[in-house]
Amino acid sequence: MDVSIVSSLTNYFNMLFDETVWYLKEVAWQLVIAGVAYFCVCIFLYTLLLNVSHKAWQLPGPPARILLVIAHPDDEVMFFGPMLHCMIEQKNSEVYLLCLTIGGAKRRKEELWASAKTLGIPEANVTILMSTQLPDDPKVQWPENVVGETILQHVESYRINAVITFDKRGVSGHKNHTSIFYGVASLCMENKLPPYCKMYVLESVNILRKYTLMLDLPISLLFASHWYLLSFKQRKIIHMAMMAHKSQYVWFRKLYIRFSRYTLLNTLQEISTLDLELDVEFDDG
Ligand SMILES: *[C@@H]1O[C@H](CO)[C@@H](O)[C@H](O)[C@H]1NC(C)=O
Ligand SMILES: CC(=O)N[C@H]1CO[C@H](CO)[C@@H](O)[C@@H]1O
Repeated sequence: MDVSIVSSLTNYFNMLFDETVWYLKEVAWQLVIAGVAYFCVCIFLYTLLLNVSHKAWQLPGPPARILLVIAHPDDEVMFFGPMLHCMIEQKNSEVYLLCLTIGGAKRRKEELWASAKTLGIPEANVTILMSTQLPDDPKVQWPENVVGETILQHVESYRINAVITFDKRGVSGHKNHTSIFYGVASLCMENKLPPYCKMYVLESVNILRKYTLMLDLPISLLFASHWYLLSFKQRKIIHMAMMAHKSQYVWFRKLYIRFSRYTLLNTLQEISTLDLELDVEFDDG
């Protein structure tokens, strides 16, 4: 082959290679800048929000009587910590906790009391059920009506204004969590909830958003109607409450507590009968 053709081909490919590298560098650089900018916006937003009162975005109407329904001892800190801490610190709501299982071992009952105490909820406001109708098993969907009736009894006897629990994705999709949602949803749909009582659910987020702490703020605030945010200092209480669950405090939960967005930010959505009916139509269709 002619030497000059080979050399001009080599030149051409060298040039192509250089151009590509240059282009990739440029793109990478722009991504880094965008990332840093996003990070700065998040930090700025976080600092700003901590320094202004965000009561307008909290659940409406304190003073209120709040019932938080959870499936296992430790759900209250792992998922609802920021909301509980804000409510209790403001001292204008009465908070009640209903836990539907003891999560396997008897000692977890005492752990839940200790954790609630750390958060500022007295033992008398905590109810732990031990019903054989509600086994602690992720494969078993609890009977909706049993869950619903149990919750309704509490709502009526404490004249609860707001029932708070998991949404239909149950944070991690755990059947024991979603069952509570369907239990309360069935109460709503059958119009059994008294008129003074509303229902709110904790928004589940995808795994990417779950572990990004305040980097999730912009997206969360865009879509959430109610939210609670903690400072890193306030977050120590959540950490301490989790430590009260001694039998559960293993390495992956330690990591979870450090990095999960649910220990810094809670976003809640009100559930109305209309939403539920649309949802059912959607699922059936
Ligand atoms: C616990 O319940 C009592 C009423 O039984 C109420 O006065 C009190 O505010 C509740 N505690 C908290 C921390 O909400
Ligand atoms: C999160 C949680 O506590 N899950 C429990 C649900 O039920 C199974 C089976 O009993 C337990 O092993 C899990 O720990």
